[in-house]
Amino acid sequence: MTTTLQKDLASHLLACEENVQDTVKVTKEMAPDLTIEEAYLVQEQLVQMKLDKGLTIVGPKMGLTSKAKLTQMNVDEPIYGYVFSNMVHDNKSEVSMKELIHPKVEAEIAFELGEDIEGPGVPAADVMRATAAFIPAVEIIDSRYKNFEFTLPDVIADNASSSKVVFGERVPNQQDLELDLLGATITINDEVKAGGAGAAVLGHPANAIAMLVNMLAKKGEKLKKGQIILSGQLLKPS
Ligand code: 0L1
Ligand code: MG
Repeated sequence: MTTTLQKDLASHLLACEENVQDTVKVTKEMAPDLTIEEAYLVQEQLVQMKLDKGLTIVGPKMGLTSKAKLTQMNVDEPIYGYVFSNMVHDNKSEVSMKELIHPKVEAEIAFELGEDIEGPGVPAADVMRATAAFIPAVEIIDSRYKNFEFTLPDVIADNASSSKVVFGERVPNQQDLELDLLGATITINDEVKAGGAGAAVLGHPANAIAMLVNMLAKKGEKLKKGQIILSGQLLKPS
């Protein structure tokens, strides 16, 4: 795949995000043979374009980490993307629907790192040791693809549908915190729409962060002190 095509796909997806405009999946016509490896190269171009615009990375994020989500999307492996500074909204702030195509919300546990973590071979226990705090988070995903219809390479190229994040109150890391037993509910207009627990994220959210570190190691990247990392959805998106 040429660098020109990678950049064309990334520019197209970025324009859709900025113009709040949906598109058919890129594998439909623009890149029918896009592989997972190539899709991450497109994502890298997209990330670079955002950095060139002066945005900064809050942290990478894991997506498609729950069995429910994998089944819903009909795929079999988790993916990663990046959360940027302009995606973060204060707790209790309002987010305008005009800035979004067709948002869905996810309840997640975010990890604020107190030290760098570098793979490969990092176990979940190392992730827990390196974490300074946990932060409850609502991720608002907003695929650029019409009706959320995409293949795995499409969604990877589209930065794992990243759009907005609202962080709650930071909870300093206590080693006895049982994140797998921690519950969450999504309530929309006083109606409980979904519920779940940390165990839905690959058995324990730290497993997802460990998997992320080990995936990033393949391209020579590490997780850095101060980054805030979404570990994945606890339940089906609403
Ligand atoms: O953060 C996520 O789990 C989203 C991954 C992308 C899948 C989707 O758009 O539903
Ligand atoms: Mg998510």
